[in-house]
Amino acid sequence: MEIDAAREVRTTCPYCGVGCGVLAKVAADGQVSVRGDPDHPANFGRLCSKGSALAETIGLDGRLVHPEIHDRRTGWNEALDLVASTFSQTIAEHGPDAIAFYVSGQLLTEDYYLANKLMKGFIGSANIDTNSRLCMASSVAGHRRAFGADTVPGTYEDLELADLIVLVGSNLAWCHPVLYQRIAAAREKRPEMKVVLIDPRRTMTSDIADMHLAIAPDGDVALFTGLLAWLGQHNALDRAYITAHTTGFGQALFAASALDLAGVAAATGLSEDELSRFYSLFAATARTVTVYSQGVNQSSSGTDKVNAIINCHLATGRIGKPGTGPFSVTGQPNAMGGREVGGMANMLAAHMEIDDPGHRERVQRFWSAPAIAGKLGLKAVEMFQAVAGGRIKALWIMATNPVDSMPDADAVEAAIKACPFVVVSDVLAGTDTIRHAHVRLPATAWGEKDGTVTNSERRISRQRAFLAAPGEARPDWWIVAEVARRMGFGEAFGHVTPAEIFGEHAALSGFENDGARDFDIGIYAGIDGEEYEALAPFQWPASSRAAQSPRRPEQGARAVRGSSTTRFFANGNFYTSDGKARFIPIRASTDTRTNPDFPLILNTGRIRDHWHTMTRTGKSARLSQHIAEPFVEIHPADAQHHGIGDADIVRISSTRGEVLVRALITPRQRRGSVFAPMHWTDQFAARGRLDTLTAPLVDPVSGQPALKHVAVRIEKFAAKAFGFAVTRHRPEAIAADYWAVARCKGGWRIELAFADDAADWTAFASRLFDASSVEMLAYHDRDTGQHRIAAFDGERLVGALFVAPGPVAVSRGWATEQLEEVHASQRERFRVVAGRAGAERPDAGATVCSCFNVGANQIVAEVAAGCTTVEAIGGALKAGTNCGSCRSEIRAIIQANRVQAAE
Ligand SMILES: Nc1nc2c(c(=O)[nH]1)N[C@H]1C(S)=C(S)[C@@H](COP(=O)(O)OP(=O)(O)OC[C@H]3O[C@@H](n4cnc5c(=O)[nH]c(N)nc54)[C@H](O)[C@@H]3O)O[C@H]1N2
Ligand SMILES: Nc1nc2c(c(=O)[nH]1)N[C@H]1C(S)=C(S)[C@@H](COP(=O)(O)OP(=O)(O)OC[C@H]3O[C@@H](n4cnc5c(=O)[nH]c(N)nc54)[C@H](O)[C@@H]3O)O[C@H]1N2
Ligand code: SF4
Ligand SMILES: [Mo]
Repeated sequence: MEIDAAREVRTTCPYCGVGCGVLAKVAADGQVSVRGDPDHPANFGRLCSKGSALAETIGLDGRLVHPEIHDRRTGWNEALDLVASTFSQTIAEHGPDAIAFYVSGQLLTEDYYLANKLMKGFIGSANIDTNSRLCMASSVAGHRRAFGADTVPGTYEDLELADLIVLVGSNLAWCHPVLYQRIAAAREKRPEMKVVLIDPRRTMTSDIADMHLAIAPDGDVALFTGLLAWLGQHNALDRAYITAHTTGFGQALFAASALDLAGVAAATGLSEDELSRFYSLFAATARTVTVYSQGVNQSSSGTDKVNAIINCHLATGRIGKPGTGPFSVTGQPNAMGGREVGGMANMLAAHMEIDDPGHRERVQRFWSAPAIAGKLGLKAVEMFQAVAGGRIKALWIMATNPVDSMPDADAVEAAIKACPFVVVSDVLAGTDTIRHAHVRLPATAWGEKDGTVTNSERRISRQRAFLAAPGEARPDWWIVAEVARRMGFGEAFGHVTPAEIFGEHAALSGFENDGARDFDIGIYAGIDGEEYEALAPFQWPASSRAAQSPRRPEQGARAVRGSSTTRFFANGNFYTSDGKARFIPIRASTDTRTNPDFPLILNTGRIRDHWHTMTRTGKSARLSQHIAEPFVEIHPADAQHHGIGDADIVRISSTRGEVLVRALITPRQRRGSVFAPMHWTDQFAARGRLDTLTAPLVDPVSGQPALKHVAVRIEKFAAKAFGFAVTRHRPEAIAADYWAVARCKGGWRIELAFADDAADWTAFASRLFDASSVEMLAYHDRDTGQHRIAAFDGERLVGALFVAPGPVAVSRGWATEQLEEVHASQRERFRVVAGRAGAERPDAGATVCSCFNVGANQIVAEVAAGCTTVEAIGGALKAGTNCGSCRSEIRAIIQANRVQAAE
């Protein structure tokens, strides 16, 4: 492809479902820079820390650039022929259900559409599921139960127009930072706007919350059924809306009334006073949006949580009107697009139903397909169980890393290893999953590929290429089409551009759609290449049908390409057979998973600067400084009870497996629960794969695993020695019981712990640094167990290792900087071994602001010097003035240190 150096390319961020517009530019020297697109309606120019660091994550290191068969480089022809012939043969011998695709919300819509078309219409099975099963399935199921379709009613604007935002199981500050910033900015303009946070942990999102309800794990069903009952008792219902547009209210209210306020208090771990304050606020505020995410979806009661929330919005008629609505925010950049193409095992295409014969016939006819999947396929957890059981004989994994992200991950890994034929399409050569593939297919990455994604508010935006594809990497849609052609389905997979696929997808959405289906972008049917190239972000629906469909009164006149329509359901018109929304009767149930052997509840999730299995963010030094190793948050009382001190190494065990992580003791954690992030893999830590602990327990309706509620025990790992190292090169292997590596400027930083004291630390260090022929300086104090060893290649540090019997106290910021400094004299080189920051260079502390590399200690010093606002800190240090993702952490530091000063 032609790359125009001077041009800024308008594209979309490949991380979260906010779907921010990005302007990317390649300078004459090849340097890529990005900035927020001021014209994109999701972000209006803002980017968070991950978006701002995109340019640092597109390097070619570690990329898979040639197809491989059994570890051997090969050409596309041979690889594609092998995939197609093995699939065809497997179908011939064992039937279509012996094949499965496990795909991803990080595929573009065009990739996803073709993968789904191949499986459901041509292979003739519905065994295609996606990592969205771990992410959005409960929301999808809840929407379909209540609305008759998977419809997100509202828009981002509603968050700014609301007078009350209830955040349930969502750490918006870290996971949807630009939405968080939009809310924070709106709140500043309209201080009467209230925010309630419902999360067992006091996350950074609590910074904008007027009320934080530290709910007991999975207390949400009780909380929201309790709210419905309260609304009924306090005359806070919208009777007219209920009567005109819904059914089933009576049963729902009856079921909700099973618990009285004391019962709700017991089930939620909240006081009756907290409950009535929240309930009164909700009852009194017409403009209320309830935003929810994985604390709701990833639960054995996930779908019930979703419907318990939706019930409250239906009961108050707070849906579809400005500043109102239940709002499930999507995780991945194209979680929503995947739902549109029907890329899940229990959906068809274009929001049609797999169990509706009419829909099946229609899709088959539209595709001129030889077959159509006649029954639901296997959902992710069942799919890998079927792989383990030998029923799936050929598996194709695209753009996801299940060996790290599926529950019961060791069992998933074993299943993949035992599967007779595994194909993995990925951009990296060395993920924990791809290493088990028989065939590895190199996909083009963000910046190299073209297509569309849909964000949380149903807005479809283009991703555009601005880099040439490296080596032989090819777009995912191309790979799928080539396999399909070689399986004999050439006519239906003759697409040569993503525009053609998008045009077909749009045509299907409008095909025989008389308004009975919400997803309709028929106006873009058959879009040509030029228009696709210029496509501006737009929201669906964008129907080609003329005017006033009874189902879409809000939409008004015939849509025009590029125009935006917005909300669903203000006047009812749901996608059920009678056009009415369904109240779902829900009863709270108690579910005790802990027992004396596994007395604590493990809650899992995300951190600000890492993305999933770190395949991208792990490449950025900037993003790797905020939190550089796997950790577990423990309440001080639990830590004391289990004999764990701050910065100890902790073993977390469940019935499934165990991990080793650093202890972080904090009162922000709820007693009885611990929290650990999902990000660390075998590539970055000795034993950090968190999903080796989680169970394959799923929500009975959605099949989504309960990733936030696992019974575990914790114990101190009896380390005899701790270490910290910086190295110029990444070590090949690390002989330590605990290790975690993170990229830093100039090299790598490594945390270490050992069950035994090494006999010879200098020998260990020289293996770690891969530096036998350089100058080694060492300091050993055998009495105190302190060892410091540094290796120099002339004036440059090759590596430094600091060992102590307890957690190593050396400043990480100072130590990593040594990799980039010139150590001209012996004295300077010895100073590295002394392991102390020079007096003239105080330790900056843990990185808070990744954009300007500002540490916690610097902020504390400014607070001591009189800065008392985030703005003042910004003025003094620039921290928080670029992407703003760290502003809540800065505020927390100011608060903590002001309190100290006052005491
Ligand atoms: N930085 C960053 N951002 C991301 C991602 C990332 O990897 N990194 N991933 C993206 C993706 S795919 C997704 S799905 C989203 C996820 O976005 P979020 O859902 O916001 O993130 P999580 O950290 O998984 O979980 C949110 C919160 O749920 C809480 N929680 C746990 N159990 C319960 C419960 O029983 N009830 C309630 N009310 N809360 C509970 C947890 O304490 C946690 O703070 O983030 C997206 N954005
Ligand atoms: N314990 C626990 N587990 C969880 C969660 C949790 O909260 N707790 N959250 C779950 C959720 S919500 C999600 S979404 C999943 C995410 O889990 P995964 O989907 O496994 O995570 P990623 O690291 O995003 O994996 C994406 C893979 O695709 C590759 N890739 C990137 N771009 C492309 C491309 O264009 N084409 C191809 N072919 N490959 C590409 C990357 O290199 C990487 O290997 O994790 C789930 N697992
Ligand atoms: S909020 Fe951040 S990660 Fe999400 S789309 Fe925007 S820039 Fe990307
Ligand atoms: Mo997700």
